Amino acid sequence: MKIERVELFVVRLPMVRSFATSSSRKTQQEHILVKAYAEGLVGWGECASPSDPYYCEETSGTCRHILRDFLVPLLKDKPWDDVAAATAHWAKVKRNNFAKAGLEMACWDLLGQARKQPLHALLGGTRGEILSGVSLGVEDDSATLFALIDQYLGEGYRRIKLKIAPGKDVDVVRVVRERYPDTPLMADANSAYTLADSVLLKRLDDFDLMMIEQPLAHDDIVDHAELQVQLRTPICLDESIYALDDARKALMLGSGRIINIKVSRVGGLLNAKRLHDYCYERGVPVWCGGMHEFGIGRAANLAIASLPGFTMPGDVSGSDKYYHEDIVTPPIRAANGAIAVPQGPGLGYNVDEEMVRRNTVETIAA
Ligand code: OSB
Ligand code: MG
Repeated sequence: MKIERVELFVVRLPMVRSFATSSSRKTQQEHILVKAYAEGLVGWGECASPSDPYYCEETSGTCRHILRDFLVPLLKDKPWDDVAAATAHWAKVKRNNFAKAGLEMACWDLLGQARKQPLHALLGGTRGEILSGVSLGVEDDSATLFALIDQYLGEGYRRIKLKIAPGKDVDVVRVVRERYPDTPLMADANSAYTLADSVLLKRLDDFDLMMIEQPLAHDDIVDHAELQVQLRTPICLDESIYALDDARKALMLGSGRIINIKVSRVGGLLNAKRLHDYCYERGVPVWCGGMHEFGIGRAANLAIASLPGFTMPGDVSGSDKYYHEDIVTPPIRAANGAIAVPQGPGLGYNVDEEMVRRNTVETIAA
């Protein structure tokens, strides 16, 4: 396989509901779609980076730069037979994982089409549907939060993740737990605390949470190990895990007991699979995180989450939780807290190019 040409579409979609974390508030998402042409086929990928550097250091602006000026030139016109060989062409590019994940996804889509196989089959998926939860942003008042939880539990979602932030933590979790005594519940701090907050974080042990996600710094695994010793609740790492080696070291140190695998944060599906395999062999539970993906990135999430180690419901919800209209057909929907894994070749959805163009703010030939 050889990619001859790539087009990048900077696409903005307004969100159904604004989403706040401990570090940002979003009313729309701006993602870069990668359209790769190879040997008569067209493959699609998505860079689901935030538009600001508040979750990680990458933004849609850095993805645009790294894709256009480095990754695409390194890959274009070079031969590859599998995705490991494709990614080897850009191996010298350090980090920039969201940018890499977008181009890598297009390679998987091309490969699936060439081999007439769905992505989940190429990856070794074993589930026909994935377990689906929802991630809820920080809200101003508990009535709003309760209404959202009622809605999503009513739709059948299997677990609720609450974003917490300093001043919106123990009390928020307490009122939710009181109102929903039996609901699988977890909290995500997006690295808003330090070890100096361990007394406060220990109070979360009272609420039977499945886990606390990334309480401490985005680049830390040492303080997390110290905190995990003090907590009964398992720590799940998100921001701290960029590569398989981060997970190896974190598990060795005891920095957490669960890993959130995000395709984009780890630089693509191949690394996501490697992380999954490593954890699966060691009995470490993983679940699939999200970055408010449009349909292309969401399709990739469905494929990876079909692997056997994804035993916990993740953040991959139906696209109607995020967007009024998505860029793929048929629309991705959850039913009874599960989403069917698509069976068509490659990503398994049709990209609605009319819809893409209508929401594109910039097109770049690379
Ligand atoms: O920390 O998991 C996170 C969204 C944007 C950035 C970071 C995170 C999130 C979510 C929502 O929690 C995930 C989703 O529903 O796609
Ligand atoms: Mg998180």
